[in-house]
Amino acid sequence: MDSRWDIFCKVVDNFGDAGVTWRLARQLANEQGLAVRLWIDDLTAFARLCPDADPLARTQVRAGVQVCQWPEPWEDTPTATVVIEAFGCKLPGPYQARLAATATPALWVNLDYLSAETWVGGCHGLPSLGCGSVRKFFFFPGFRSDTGGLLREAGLLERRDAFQASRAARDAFLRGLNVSPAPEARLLSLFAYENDGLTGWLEALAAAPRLTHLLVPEGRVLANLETWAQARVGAGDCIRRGGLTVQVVPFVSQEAYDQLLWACDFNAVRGEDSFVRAQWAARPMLWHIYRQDEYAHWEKLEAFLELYTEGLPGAASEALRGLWRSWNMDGDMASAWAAVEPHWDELQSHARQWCAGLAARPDLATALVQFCRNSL
Ligand code: TRH
Repeated sequence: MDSRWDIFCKVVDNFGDAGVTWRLARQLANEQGLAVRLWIDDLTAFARLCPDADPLARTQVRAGVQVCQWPEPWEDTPTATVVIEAFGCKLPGPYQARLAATATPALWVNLDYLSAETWVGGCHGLPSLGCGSVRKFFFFPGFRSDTGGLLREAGLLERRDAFQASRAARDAFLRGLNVSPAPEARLLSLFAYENDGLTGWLEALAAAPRLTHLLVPEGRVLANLETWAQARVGAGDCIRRGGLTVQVVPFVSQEAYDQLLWACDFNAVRGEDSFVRAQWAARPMLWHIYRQDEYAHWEKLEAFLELYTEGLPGAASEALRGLWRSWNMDGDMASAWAAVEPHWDELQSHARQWCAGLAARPDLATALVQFCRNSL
């Protein structure tokens, strides 16, 4: 198979669009030996994830990937053999026309959103009609064996295991962020959109019998943190109430964010990429799903909970479902968190089992390359 791949990414909001495509691009280049160009329309978002990137460069090579500013209007360039359109971002018209005109067969793959819903398996790998001579397919990430799987770099879980087994590695990482929790405190992280439920959750944590140290990377949820703290907050600030310490930390690189998740005992995460990384951290988590019109996100949330809580004893499962529903539906986070507390150990071991089950499946980049080889 010709090894030239183009990935197209439009940043709709926040960091997930850039986060997913940047992670995929690196894997295709470094693990699959492919020549990858990543076209992104917003390099500022990209540079937050990859701090050594130049947000103003038209093109730059980072981690073996040629990262290009998606020019507007489009500038003519040779097409690739495999073209990935991430999250329906729409390829530039002239690029599509050139793709249709090439003599060598090319594949156009629509990399879709992640969902645990059962319909996904029926749509994964389906061809899309009406694209002229170019063959176009839908490729769905997912948790079930009839989907394209999840992004997982080679050696990721071994690196996680080594990190989690070493108190020194964890402490050194945290020191780098100026974080030194009390030895008996549990460590939590919080990455979310604005969420009014935060106040109730923080109050429950402050009143809990165990000490808690909560790390909050800079981002949109700081608005709610400020309401609770009744003060402006920024990276480096610490707020203490009862048994709770909340510490704002800088937004870090993708690699460092993985370590942050590995270091914590519980992670509240966001969109698509951090949600998956929290699962690879093998620690219990809380997902702040992207809200969609007509509550379409609700079915997505329930589908994941259904799958995730399989095998989790009834009371723990109910408590976890209650917490996720409250976080995503403006419920009472204080009582939802209180209901989860007695199941802490069960939830810890369940997260490890869940992660091991997912890890037994092929990773998305490997599955995608195999799919394209079979289709070309
Ligand atoms: O950015 P997100 O909130 O979600 C996005 C958007 O909703 C987008 O429109 C949607 O299409 C996309 O999801 C799939 O959350 P997500 O997906 O978790 O992406 C965040 C990225 O930021 C992820 O790659 C992890 C990274 N990150 C860091 O690198 N450092 C950090 O400190 C933090 C908090 C996150």
